[in-house]
Amino acid sequence: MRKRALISGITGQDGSYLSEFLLGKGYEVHGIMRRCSSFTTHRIEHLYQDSHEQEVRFKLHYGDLLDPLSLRRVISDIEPEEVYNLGAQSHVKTSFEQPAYTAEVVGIGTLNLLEALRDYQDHAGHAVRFYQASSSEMYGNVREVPQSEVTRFYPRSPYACAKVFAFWQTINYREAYNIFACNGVLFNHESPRRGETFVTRKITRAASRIKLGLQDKLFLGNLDAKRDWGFAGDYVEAMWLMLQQQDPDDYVVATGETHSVREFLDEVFGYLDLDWSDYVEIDPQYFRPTEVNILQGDASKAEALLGWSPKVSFSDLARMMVDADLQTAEQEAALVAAGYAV
Ligand code: NAP
Ligand code: G4F
Repeated sequence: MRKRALISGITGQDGSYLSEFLLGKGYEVHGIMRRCSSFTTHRIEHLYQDSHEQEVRFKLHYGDLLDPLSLRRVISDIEPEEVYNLGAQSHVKTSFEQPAYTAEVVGIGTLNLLEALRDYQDHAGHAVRFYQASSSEMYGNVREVPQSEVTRFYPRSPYACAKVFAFWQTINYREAYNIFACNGVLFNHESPRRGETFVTRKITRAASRIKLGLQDKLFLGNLDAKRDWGFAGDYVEAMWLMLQQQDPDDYVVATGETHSVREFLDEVFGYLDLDWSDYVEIDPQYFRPTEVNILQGDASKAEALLGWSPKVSFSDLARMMVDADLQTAEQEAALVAAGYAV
């Protein structure tokens, strides 16, 4: 019998890589997606098209973390052995503009899912393993460098505060109801599928378009912020490994390196033989009321207990993202040459 996994946030960056990873392991993969007036499935479209056999192992269900009935229905229909909670309003800057909504989705949404799983385990007698997408943003105004599982949290945004709530709910459901629930405290991870408004993808997309003459300026905020950037494809393996252990636990997942936004600009524009200072302008609208100045993770626990380590370097990650965005920019340039507006 195939293992069944349920993923919230399946249409997002991590949902797409995790789906691929689990399908590769032979799982039946189910995803919760929100109804939207336009398509949101571009990151997982290929999973339908790969093969007929894969198609029947990959299914989407309408639902929402803010709709507990939909969560209960999907869980009882599918009877998953593993549940990965990746759904979130995940943009930190946006969380300052929509704090209550962010807290609802990230905090109460996680609680709704945990409650549904408690009933599923207690009343239907199913053992289930739960992964919570916790975040290095919880370290915020960092108490030490690097940050590990024992570093105290100091969240600096509505998003980070909501993630702290979800982190502790996950631990409480583990201790109170004996649910196999794990927190992966993941540091920033990027890819060609990263949302276009996060800083790395914003930079690789704009630099590629600048290279091909499709735009001439890039507006950014704080260039001094430092992040521990890894590759999303590497990080989904750590999520899965956490749920394969004897006992549930919490793990930091990171590269151990930190780089500033400025260094990311150097890497990307340098790869394209451009000088970013000719194109980048600072726009105050991209500054946050409170900033997280530096994140640098210590993933030695994940390395020792899960046997996990990152494979893609900072430089290779930036180049991988540029290569993908250059391809898209080339298609856009061809449309422009043919007289279409892009
Ligand atoms: P992402 O690309 O922004 O994807 C977020 C996903 O959540 C999307 O599928 C989105 O659906 C879904 N979603 C939003 N609101 C929802 C709701 N009310 N109910 C159900 N689903 C909802 O994020 P990501 O980068 O893949 O990150 C995955 C998770 O890891 C998130 O929880 C994020 O906070 C956390 N995290 C990310 C990083 C990182 O660096 N990427 C680091 C640490 C933690 P739509 O497509 O409909 O919008
Ligand atoms: O790319 P960012 O928006 O990512 P941020 O805030 O670190 O959050 C991401 O990583 C978290 C893990 O630590 C996740 F939990 C979260 O869901 C998300 O995936 O910003 C990175 C840095 C910030 O310091 C920001 O101020 O880049 C700086 N920045 C400078 N200019 C910018 C910009 N960020 C964005 N989004 N856009 C800019 O124009």
